[in-house]
Amino acid sequence: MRIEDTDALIVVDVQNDFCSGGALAVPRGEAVVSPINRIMGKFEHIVFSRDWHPEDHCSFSDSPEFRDGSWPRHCIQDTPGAEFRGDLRVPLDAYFIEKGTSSEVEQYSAFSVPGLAEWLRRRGVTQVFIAGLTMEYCVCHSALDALKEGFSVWVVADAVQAVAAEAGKSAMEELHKAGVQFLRSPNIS
Ligand code: VGL
Ligand code: ZN
Repeated sequence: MRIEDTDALIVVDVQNDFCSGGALAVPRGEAVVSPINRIMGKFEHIVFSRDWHPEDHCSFSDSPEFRDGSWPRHCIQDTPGAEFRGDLRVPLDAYFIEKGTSSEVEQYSAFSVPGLAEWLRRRGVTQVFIAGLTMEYCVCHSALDALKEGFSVWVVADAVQAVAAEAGKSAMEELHKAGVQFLRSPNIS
């Protein structure tokens, strides 16, 4: 698949807390970094989202069950866990989104922050490629919202990881049914 200037890459939540050693470590979370770094140079338009919570975010639990509404404390604003994974390439002219910044609301989707869809449209983007963490939460919600906003949507299947493998697979099936397409990073040129 050849990337055009009407395509954008959306890199979702590649942060320390979602990688090995992090507060909400996803199995092999850091494995998304090399494919993302490899494909990044093809894209004219790149978006990075970060989960960016206050200390008292509503999703935090003292006895976390690692599901929606019951997470360990993670990605707290201005802490090392909330920083991008160190080996991720982060071009400074990208568009950056911080989500989950208010205590009372969960925001899994990068499109839940006002401005992203408009920024993409203003640049002539019609198709988005999504990669990052985590497959069944922020990647899934971002992909569904991207469809709702009228974009063609691809998920880079070797550049995503799930909190739970089975749930990750179900999310991929749900996305496929909704009209999201899948490809692998070596097929991006
Ligand atoms: C996410 C769980 C909690 C994600 C964010 O980035 O997918 N998952 N907060
Ligand atoms: Zn979160």
